[in-house]
Amino acid sequence: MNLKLKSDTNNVVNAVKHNIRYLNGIVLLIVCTLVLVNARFLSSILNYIPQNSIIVMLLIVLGLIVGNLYLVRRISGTVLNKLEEYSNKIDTLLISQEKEIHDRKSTEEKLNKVRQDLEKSVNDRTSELSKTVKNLEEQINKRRMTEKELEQQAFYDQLTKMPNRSLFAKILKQVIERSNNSKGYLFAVLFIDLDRFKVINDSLGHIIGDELLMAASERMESCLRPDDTTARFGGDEFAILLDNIKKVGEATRVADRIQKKLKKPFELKGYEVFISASIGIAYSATGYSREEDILRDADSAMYRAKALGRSRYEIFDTVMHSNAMKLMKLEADLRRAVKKKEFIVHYQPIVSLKNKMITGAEALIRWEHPEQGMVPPMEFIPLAEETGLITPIGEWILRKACIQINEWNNAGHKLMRVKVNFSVRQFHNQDVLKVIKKIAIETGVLYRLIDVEITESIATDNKCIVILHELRKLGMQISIDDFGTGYSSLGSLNRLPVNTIKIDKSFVKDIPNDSGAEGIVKTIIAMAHNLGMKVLAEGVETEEQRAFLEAHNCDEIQGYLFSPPLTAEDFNQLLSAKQENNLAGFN
Ligand SMILES: Nc1nc2c(ncn2[C@@H]2O[C@H](COP(=O)(O)OP(=O)(O)OP(=O)(O)O)[C@@H](O)[C@H]2O)c(=O)[nH]1
Ligand SMILES: [Mg+2]
Repeated sequence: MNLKLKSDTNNVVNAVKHNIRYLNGIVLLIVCTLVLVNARFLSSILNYIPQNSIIVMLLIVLGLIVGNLYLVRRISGTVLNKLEEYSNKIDTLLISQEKEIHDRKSTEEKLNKVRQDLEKSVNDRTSELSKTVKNLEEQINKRRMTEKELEQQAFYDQLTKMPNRSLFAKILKQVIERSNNSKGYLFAVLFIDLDRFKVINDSLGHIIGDELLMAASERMESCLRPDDTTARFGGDEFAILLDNIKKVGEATRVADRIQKKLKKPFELKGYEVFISASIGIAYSATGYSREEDILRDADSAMYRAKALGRSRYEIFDTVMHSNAMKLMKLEADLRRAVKKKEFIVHYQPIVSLKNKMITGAEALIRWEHPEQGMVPPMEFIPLAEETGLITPIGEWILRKACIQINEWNNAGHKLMRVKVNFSVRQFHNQDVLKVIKKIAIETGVLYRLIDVEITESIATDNKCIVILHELRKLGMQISIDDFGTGYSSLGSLNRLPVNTIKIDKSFVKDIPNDSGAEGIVKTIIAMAHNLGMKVLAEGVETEEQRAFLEAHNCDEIQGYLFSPPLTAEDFNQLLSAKQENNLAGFN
């Protein structure tokens, strides 16, 4: 473009130069022509003009021609100069334009490069960003899954995938709020515990136990409407929320259906397994404002169903509530009693039927309640076992009994054995062997004067059996209490290192009127003697009973016929009075 402009400019200059030369020629030609044209005219007038004047005129014409040529030259020179000047200017302009264009081009190239670099880095960044975004998405997904898992763990039971206690309580709370806001809104909570589930675990193992729990939960759910909530609270405990029911009877119908469904045999890994459930029902009609209250009441009702023989349902009522309150107070009182040692030990004499001598005593605990007076053991020992308080209580009695044995022996009443009751709980709750040894060492009692009394249920408990053998090795006596009321087999009895069997008073009480009871007593005596054990009959209240037992070689008796349980002081007096005569006071 610039080159074209430059060549165009040169062309114009050349054309102008060329045209000026033509113009010079033309002007000259015109002047000559004018001279020639006018020559005749001149010659005509020359005749009238003197010769000298012609020469002057010729000179004037020549001068005009030269002047004209000179003028033309001057003008064309000036024009040409101007033109060249302009051409040079244009050249300079063109050069600067070319430079500018060149600069612009290189700037453009640079810009292009920068743009390309920028594009590349943008692309790189974009791909990096998309990678980061992908990573972030993966992390978010992972976190969501973890959150879901955590929620699953926090609110659902891992085995049955049902809601757990926390989620159930949340739902229950909402339902309580709803029912409080709308009149006539009814709901019910069913608290379900499978009966004797431990036997399934113990006999078929935990894996089948787990399968049974899953299968049982499915059967329960199949008895419900889609809106009802079932939860597993743990172990073999379940809860059902029947929301917005029309009538109170709906809950009992559901409980009935569940019990029927559960009673049908389960086929698990080739075993036919039978199960039943105890159900407690609590209705919103009682008026609850807290979820834990209705759950507590449904639980109480379930316990009542268990106590009344299992495989049934019970509806919570106010009597149950007041019983529960009493139990709660009793537990608080019992804890205080343990702290303040509000107990005393009574001793009931044991008499030999062979020589009529008092051979020992059974230590029996009494609770001196500050408001209620003396509380018999039947009223608090089961609670003490349930709450674990039996452990400190049992330890306390043993220590008391050991101190008492020493006192009697030091007073000259030689070899007084004292029976101290131990529960299975005690054997499991603490290192009972260590505790007994410690107390024996601290009190200095002879091991053979301690008679550890246990119930038949221990016969099936391997841990207890091992401990009993250790106690026997130390020289202690072992007695089985309430014999005949439990369900231990003779085989398991043979595994126990037992010295004495105590015949339960329920058999003794029916002597002599019940031949069945007499037969059982005679059999127990014969069996025990065959196994090398002594027999003690408790609850002996009449002379006939004593005579019967003596006639059938029973070794010892204990009961009101001879003496009720006595305080240590009264026992001392009895010992002094009776032992002086060397007789227990009967024939
Ligand atoms: N298989 C299995 N057993 C469990 C699980 N959790 C708790 N258990 C057992 O379930 C049993 C529940 O016992 P309980 O309900 O107290 O007693 P039970 O033998 O059913 O007797 P009752 O309820 O008094 O009729 C215990 O033996 C626990 O060891 C579990 O996840 N799987
Ligand atoms: Mg159970």
